[in-house]
Amino acid sequence: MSFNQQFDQHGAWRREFALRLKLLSEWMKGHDLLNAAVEERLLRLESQVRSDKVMVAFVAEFSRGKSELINAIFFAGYGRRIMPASAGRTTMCPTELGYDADSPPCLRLLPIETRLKPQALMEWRMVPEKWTRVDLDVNDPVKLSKALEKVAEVRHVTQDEARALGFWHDDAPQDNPRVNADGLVEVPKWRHALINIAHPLLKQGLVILDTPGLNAIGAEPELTVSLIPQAHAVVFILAADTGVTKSDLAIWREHLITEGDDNDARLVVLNKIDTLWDALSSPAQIQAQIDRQRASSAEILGLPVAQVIPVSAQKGLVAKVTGDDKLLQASCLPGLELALAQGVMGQRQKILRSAVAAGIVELRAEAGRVIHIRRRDLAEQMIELRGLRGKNDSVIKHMRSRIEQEQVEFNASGAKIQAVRSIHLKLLREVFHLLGTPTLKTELAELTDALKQPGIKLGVKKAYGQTFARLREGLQKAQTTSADIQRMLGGSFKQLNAEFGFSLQAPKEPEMSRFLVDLEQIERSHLQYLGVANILKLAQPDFSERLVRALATRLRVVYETALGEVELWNKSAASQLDAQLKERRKNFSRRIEAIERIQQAATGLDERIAEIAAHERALDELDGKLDELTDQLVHAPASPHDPALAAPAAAMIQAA
Ligand SMILES: Nc1nc2c(ncn2[C@@H]2O[C@H](COP(=O)(O)OP(=O)(O)OP(=O)(O)O)[C@@H](O)[C@H]2O)c(=O)[nH]1
Ligand SMILES: [Mg+2]
Repeated sequence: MSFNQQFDQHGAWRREFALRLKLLSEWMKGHDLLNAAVEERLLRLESQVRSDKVMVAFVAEFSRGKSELINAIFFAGYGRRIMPASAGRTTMCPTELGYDADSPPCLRLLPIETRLKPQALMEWRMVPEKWTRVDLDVNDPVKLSKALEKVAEVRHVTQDEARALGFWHDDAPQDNPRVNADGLVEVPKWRHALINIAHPLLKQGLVILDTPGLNAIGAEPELTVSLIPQAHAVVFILAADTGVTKSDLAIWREHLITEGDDNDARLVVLNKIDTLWDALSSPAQIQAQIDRQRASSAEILGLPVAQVIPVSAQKGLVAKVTGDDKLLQASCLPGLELALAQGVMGQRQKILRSAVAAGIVELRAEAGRVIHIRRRDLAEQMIELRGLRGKNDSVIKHMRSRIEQEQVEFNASGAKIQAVRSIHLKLLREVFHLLGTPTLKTELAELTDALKQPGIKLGVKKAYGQTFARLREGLQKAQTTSADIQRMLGGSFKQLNAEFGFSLQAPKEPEMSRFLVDLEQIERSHLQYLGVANILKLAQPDFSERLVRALATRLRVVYETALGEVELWNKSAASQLDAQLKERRKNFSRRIEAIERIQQAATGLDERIAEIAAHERALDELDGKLDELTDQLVHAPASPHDPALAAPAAAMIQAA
């Protein structure tokens, strides 16, 4: 299966999942099974599956064929070259291709001058008016590719300006751009480009990151510390004729190998194999050359040979555009697509599915509790009514007043339940504080100060180390505090259960270990970036401030996610209490009403007992149906039947 097919399949699974989830939520609503916690879970699952993005980044020295490969894999359907690809340096700014349904097809460009300001790239994304916008005509490939040429635009500036923009380093002259006759240097016109088009793959959540070659990469710290580490797959490209050059190796070291990371998400492409095709050599000789280049590249990069894939992007593109199947096979492009599909997409799908399955299990448990409460109430009523068999009027009257008495007592004990709530909330505040933005801000302000110390160069690792140690400590504290809260909640729930016959269950506290892993990865990417030459830049004014701002944008995401989990946990506990209270109140009135009817001889006792038995059976069915519907979500088929797959799922649920 090609990458495109696998991606389509993933998209179909997501659509089917979203549909089934919607139907489940309607069904639950219809059976009064929704409470705040269940609703929150449903919402999260829905947005998790809807907004799942898969980012594939293309990284390499200039002119290795990144843009050409993107054209060949993803955009051959336009019948021409869409991303500019030409000899020499072409792509001048990192370019992200994705789809956002909320805005029309467009190219947005962030001027390079924004580098003079301290805001991180992620922060500029929130200020659309600072970007130059070009509307795109996606139905006209010629115009489309013309518009996209903007990502190759350059400007000429003085050395001072270049220095301020981060393209000129007095201490690393070998990497500086050439100075022209007028004493000016060429720098990119744009800092970042965002392309929004409704391409089928992009619509399904694929995000492609094309990067400029050479030190333009290094000049944008966020590319190294945020964008590339967050990509789900990185494709690194070499040229078959040159193999791994010194500068290829520098880029590989700076951006692609991270110790401790799984390097499975790295694919190395040996591009331009067509340059080895030559009429004077036999096919076997050509193949032997390719094999040699492949083996030696794998060895230098420390990868298994299978992870280095020889292709010809250009011939692959030509073959797809002209429908030349023989050439397509010769280009070996299908092999690369396969590797991308299985490695990258397969992994990503697995991760999303298991995350979603865990969410469904929780959802099932929350809804199951509601059913459980009802079942218990029915059982109580049943015992009560059976006890009335053969009893006279006065016993029945007595029973009624006993229920009323119980009801009064129960209403009076509301304060006790409130007390549990308020202690719970008070303890939670501590966790919210640990994970809150102000705490993070304070930590990062300290890091900025530390990095600004003269002579920090040698102590960078230590400064980061200290900050991250404190952040980790905070997360661990949040974990132990949560565990304390969970225990406290467990104790109070137990008491309430004993006293009122509730079936409360203190939900398990959220697991912070995942966020500790995130912290580690973030720290690693920063240290790696600073470990490679860029450390000299700390001497530049504002550099450390900018770096820490970039760090902050990433950390904020981690902390917000952690906070969200704590909130969900809180909601789950609170909504259990609410649900119990609500059902209990209803239960009192149902019991009184039943007795009333029996007193007035409006209903016979046996009849009422039979009614309750019927309710119990209906509840069993409800429980069974819930099992079935949630199971279907966990085991939703991986392969789409056809676009009308909505129909069978809908029919199944409506039949219920
Ligand atoms: N012969 C041959 N040429 C190729 C192949 N792939 C790309 N090229 C050519 O190599 C040149 C550079 O390709 P690009 O796609 O612009 O390279 P890039 O890596 O995006 O370079 P920058 O944008 O400058 O970083 C272009 O002229 C391509 O047509 C290939 O497989 N075979
Ligand atoms: Mg390019």
